[in-house]
Amino acid sequence: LQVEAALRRALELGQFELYYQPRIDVRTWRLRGVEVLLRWKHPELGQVSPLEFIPIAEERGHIEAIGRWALREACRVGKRLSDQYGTQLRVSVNVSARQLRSAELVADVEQALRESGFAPSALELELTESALIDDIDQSVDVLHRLKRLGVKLALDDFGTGYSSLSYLKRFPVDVLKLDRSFFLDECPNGDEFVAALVHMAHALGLTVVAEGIETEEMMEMLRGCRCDEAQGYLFARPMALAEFDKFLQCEV
Ligand code: G
Ligand code: G
Ligand code: MN
Ligand code: NA
Repeated sequence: LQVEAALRRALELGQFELYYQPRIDVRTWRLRGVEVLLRWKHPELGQVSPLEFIPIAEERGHIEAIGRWALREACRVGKRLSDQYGTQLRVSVNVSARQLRSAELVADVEQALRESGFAPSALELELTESALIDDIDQSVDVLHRLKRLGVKLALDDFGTGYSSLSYLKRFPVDVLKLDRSFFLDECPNGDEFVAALVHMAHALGLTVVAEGIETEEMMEMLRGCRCDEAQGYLFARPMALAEFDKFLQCEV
């Protein structure tokens, strides 16, 4: 309850911040992109996890405004970084189920691109399967409208939901993000499974990103499976912008 009341004012009080987690090329270990992750810093509640406040923001109808802020901020920063470092970094932003259902999403993305001057093809939107299968026909329609803006689309958390492979054919996505549960030791025949998924995704023209990569052994496995990119604590935790700037200075 305290969280709900505080959340209503968080945006106007400037309590949100974006954190940045690098995405790395599996073969060359070079930086390919970055996922932006929302952080809420409240003076009394401390740092509140998105796992906690995003469901509330969705339920209370605050997610559209928060999501719009995140998109604008991500594009503004993306433009600054690409100008400053001369890199073609992919900037990936999470979009929630309710945002996908909102009539304003496409216009919000278009405005964020226009006002920042950030290249549309460098912006990626991450959508979860559970959000997409809520209303498949509407999702397909929105995805096509987003694609027309020139942005990239990623299917996030793949492997946590129903993960019907047939959706991959219907949704016009560019990137498949394999959930970190695939790379835990408890996952039997994990390597073969990942290799088969990567093979199929490549046949469909998708780029595959592995999430939650924490060890060199996992990286070796991904190389064997021909996975394209990886993200995880092995390379870097999500970090504040000042820290990501330092990371970029070393990297490029
Ligand atoms: O960064 P962290 O592991 O705490 O993120 C937890 C969850 O919150 C992840 O599932 C992530 O997708 C989600 N999340 C992080 N930032 C955003 C955001 O800007 N918008 C939405 N909708 N979800 C986000
Ligand atoms: O659901 P989504 O994939 O958007 O969420 C990404 C979440 O995964 C973020 O909260 C981020 O902090 C977390 N994360 C990123 N890398 C790792 C990792 O290597 N290990 C673990 N356990 N979590 C990670
Ligand atoms: Mn994500
Ligand atoms: Na994910």
